[in-house]
Amino acid sequence: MNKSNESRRFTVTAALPYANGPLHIGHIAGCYLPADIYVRYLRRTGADVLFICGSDEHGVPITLRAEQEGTSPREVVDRYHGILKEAFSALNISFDYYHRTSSELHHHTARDFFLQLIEKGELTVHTTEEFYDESVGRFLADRYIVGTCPTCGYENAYGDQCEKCGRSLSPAELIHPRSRLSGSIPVRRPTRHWYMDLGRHQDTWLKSWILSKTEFWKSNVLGQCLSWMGEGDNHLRPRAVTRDLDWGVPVPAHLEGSQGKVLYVWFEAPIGYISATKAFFEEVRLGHIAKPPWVSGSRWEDYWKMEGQSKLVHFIGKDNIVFHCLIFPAMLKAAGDYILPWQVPANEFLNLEGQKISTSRNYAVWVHEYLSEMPGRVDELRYVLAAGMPEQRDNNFVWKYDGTDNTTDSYQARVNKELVANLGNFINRVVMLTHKFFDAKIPDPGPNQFPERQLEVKATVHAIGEALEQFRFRDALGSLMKLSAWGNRFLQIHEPWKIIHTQNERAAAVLYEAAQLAVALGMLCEPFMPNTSEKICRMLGVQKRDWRWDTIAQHELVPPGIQIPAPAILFRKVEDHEIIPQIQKLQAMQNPDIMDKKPSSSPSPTSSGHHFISIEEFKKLRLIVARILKAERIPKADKLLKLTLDIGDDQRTVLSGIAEHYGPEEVEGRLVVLVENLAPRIMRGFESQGMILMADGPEGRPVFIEPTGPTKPGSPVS
Ligand code: B3M
Ligand code: ZN
Repeated sequence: MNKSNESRRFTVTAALPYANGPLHIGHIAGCYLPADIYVRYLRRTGADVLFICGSDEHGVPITLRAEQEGTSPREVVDRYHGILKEAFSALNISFDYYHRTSSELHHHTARDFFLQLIEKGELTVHTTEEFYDESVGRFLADRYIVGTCPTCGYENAYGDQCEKCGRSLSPAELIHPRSRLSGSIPVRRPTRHWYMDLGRHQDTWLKSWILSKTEFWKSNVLGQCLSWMGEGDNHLRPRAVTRDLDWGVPVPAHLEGSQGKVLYVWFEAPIGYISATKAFFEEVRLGHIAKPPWVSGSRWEDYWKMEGQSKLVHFIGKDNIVFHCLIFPAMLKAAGDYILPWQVPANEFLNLEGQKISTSRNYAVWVHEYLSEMPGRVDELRYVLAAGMPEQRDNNFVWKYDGTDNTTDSYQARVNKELVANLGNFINRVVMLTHKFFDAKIPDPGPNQFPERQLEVKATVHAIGEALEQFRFRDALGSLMKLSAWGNRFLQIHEPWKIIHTQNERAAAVLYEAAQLAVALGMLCEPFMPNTSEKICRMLGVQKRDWRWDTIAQHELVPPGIQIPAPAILFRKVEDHEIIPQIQKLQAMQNPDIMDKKPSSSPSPTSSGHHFISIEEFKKLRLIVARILKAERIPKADKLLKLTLDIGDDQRTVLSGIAEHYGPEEVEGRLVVLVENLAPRIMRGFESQGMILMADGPEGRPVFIEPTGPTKPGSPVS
């Protein structure tokens, strides 16, 4: 598993959350939980690992929140830094250090880094014209400008993105731009900023370095990186690394033109990983914290500089890929003798009940609410999120098991059918049988032997380790649950409760083996469910928690004669009444526009059954011509074809219920009419981004609506 000549020192980071709001389950599943599982496992292998994170306390997200609340950025970050820290510790995310970017240490570190890049000739100054609000005397960041979206006509689109149609924008593209600070019309004013020429890095080493990761990095990560590094318009460009803002790390005052400027938050935030490492060693030096036994280095450089030979692993969500895979590496390389990321196992997104999690609409499962509304269920959440982690593609979190195949991975089904009925059941049986037949003592195995038990454990120790080394968290957890299921079968086959009076020695041996297996499960589940691990070990009389990963495979984990405590419950079933309020809360947050697919029970508003709509309502529908580029069948979905559509300047994926009437080859190449702005829906694990119009044909066979004259994909239909 571990090639001994390879470095086993790791610098593991998890994205610094913005201190402007609480955490939701998407953050946890996407970034913090995989990071924690990985690190907990590494520590058990004896690796030298430092796990760091902290609050991202600068940038426009923070100042905007402060303005909305009528308070100061300082007040906002102090409050949320506390909330974030508390949520992480309640979920047992085991950072070795949790820092914050408003600290003095970080300000120094980021400023020095910036100066170092200037010294190396990496930064150049350019003047551009930017939007400026004369009434308040401030330059306006993109998010501080609103206006009409040129694509959909939405009047409150932001300068960086239209929240209605999702298009990314630049402020200059907005029609009738207004300042969010004063409502006044901004003017353009020249301003000077420092730029880093990423294009030069692309050409000299960055692209070939990314290509050297081809076999090793996840394809979602590589794909995104390469899409940023094409030719012409798609070539990386110089990026401004400073901003006109008054909250952030100030540009050093001795530099000409530094007045009113701070480092761009995405420039200094990743440097926060380095300052967190420095802060950790500083706190250790001062005796404020004890150095954990798995950290063998003694200086921050051991974890960041080439000579330390540490492996840098960044856990992030997919929206942070470009910053961690291209920009930060370019900064590290430019500064000189820093290590570069070894692996960036970015996850995709987690959706919630079929819709995108949305902070602005408050459509989320918030960690702090979960903790208080579902008390004592931390490991249940960790389990469900790990089992359904969005590793390769977006995944969907659903609360309730409704008896159908679609919801066997719901929170309720996973807890009840997997944790309660499989793992909990096995541990419970072992404990109960030990109490009932062996005086609550681990029995002596005597001469009978069941070598298959140890073999099974050994194989699982290896399988989980290998999966985790390769960042396949779902597979790793799957192996754990398979071992537990094996344990249940082992008891079922040998039925110690039946043979206890006739073959007492054999029954003792069966239970001895089962107890060893239970302890192994207790140890193996630690990276995923640390509370449960502790409970299981305690339930089986194991107090010491200093095992190594490979010793879990040894023959005896708990010796005969050990007294075990009174039985305790490991997992409780999730009842409907516990989760229905959760579902109702989400339904109340749902955007009514997105509810259109649910069969409506409300009576139609006119007696004839017709529902008239106004021309304005009709205009909300965007119909366009599209061409079907590719059609594919979806396994286990007889009715659906997955269509890839050319819509002119982009592509769309749409799932269409026509597979019973048309084969893929019959539809590829056709022009069709697409409802372009239908809210996306998740079906069978794919996001359907629109709907194709079909007319009823003879014998229930739908027929396509096709243009009769020349037109091309993307043309509006009106
Ligand atoms: N603060 C988190 C985000 O994009 C951002 C990550 C910084 S990591 C250096 O939600
Ligand atoms: Zn728009």
